[in-house]
Amino acid sequence: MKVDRIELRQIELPLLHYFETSFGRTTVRRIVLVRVDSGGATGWGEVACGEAPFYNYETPETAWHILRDFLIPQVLGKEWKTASDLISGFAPIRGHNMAKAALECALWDIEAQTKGLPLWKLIGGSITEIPCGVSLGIQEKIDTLLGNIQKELESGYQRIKVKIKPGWDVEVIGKIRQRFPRVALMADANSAYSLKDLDRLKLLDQFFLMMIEQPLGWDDILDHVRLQREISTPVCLDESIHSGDDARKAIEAGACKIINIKLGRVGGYVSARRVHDACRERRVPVWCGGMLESGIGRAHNIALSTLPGFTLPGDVSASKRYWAEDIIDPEVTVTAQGTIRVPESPGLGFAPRLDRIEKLARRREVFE
Ligand code: OSB
Ligand code: MG
Repeated sequence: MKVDRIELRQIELPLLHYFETSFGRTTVRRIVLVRVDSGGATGWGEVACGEAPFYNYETPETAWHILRDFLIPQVLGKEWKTASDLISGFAPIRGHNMAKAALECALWDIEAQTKGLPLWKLIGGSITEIPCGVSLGIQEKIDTLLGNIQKELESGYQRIKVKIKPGWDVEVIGKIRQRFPRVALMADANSAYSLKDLDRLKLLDQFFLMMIEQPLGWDDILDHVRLQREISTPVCLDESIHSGDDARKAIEAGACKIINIKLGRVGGYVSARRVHDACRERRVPVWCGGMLESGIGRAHNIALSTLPGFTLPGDVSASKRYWAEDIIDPEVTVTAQGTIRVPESPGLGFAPRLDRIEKLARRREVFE
């Protein structure tokens, strides 16, 4: 694959409803898309970062800078045997995994098309119908959240995740459990707590959550070890895990019993597979997280979710939960059983809608 041309675009995509986590509220997504052209094939990737550096330190602006000034110059004009080869050249550039992942993902899309394979098969996937959960943001009122849960369960989703923070936690989870005693339920704190909140976090044990996601510091492992010793709810790490080595260390230290894998956070498919393999060797289940992706990132998440260690329902859900109109054709849909059937066509399996992407673009730069 000779990389002839790379194009960056930043689009603005309004969410149907605001999405609130412990670190803030999102109403419009500003998403950097990476388009790579190679010998007649076109591949796409999406930078998963938020608009502000609250989940991690990346923003659309830092991603644009790192792509333009460091990553694209390494890739453009060169002949690549496989997308797997990108990661070693990226390694000297510290961090900025979401920028790296977007470019690597686009090359994987091209490689799959070139080989006439669906991307999920190329990366070694085997699950053809992936189990789906939903992630529900913090609301003004508990009743609104209860209504949202009811609706998602009626749509067939297999697992409910709710965002929590101090003051929106024990009471909320208690009310959910009262109304939905048997639902597969979990909570995501996005680093809103510290060990000072141990007593409060212990109170969650009574609700038999599947897991609590990233309760402590966004870059912490050791305090999570302390916490996991004290609570029976399994800890799942999200923000703290960036590589296979991070996963190995966290599991061996006892910081978590489950790991959420995001392509962007770990820096692409090669790294995601390393995290997956590190977990699988240690019998730790993984699931695919989401970052409010447009259809392009969503389609990559579907491919990732087919790896055999993805045994728990993930956060990959239907396009229509987030967007009035997605930027891919077909949109991502979920069956009445709460599953996504993987596409059979070569590459990503969902075609980017060029006209719509162009209309939504607010910034654009071409590299040749
Ligand atoms: O921590 O999983 C998270 C959204 C934005 C930032 C962080 C997270 C999330 C989600 C949304 O939970 C999952 C989705 O894309 O549906
Ligand atoms: Mg999370």
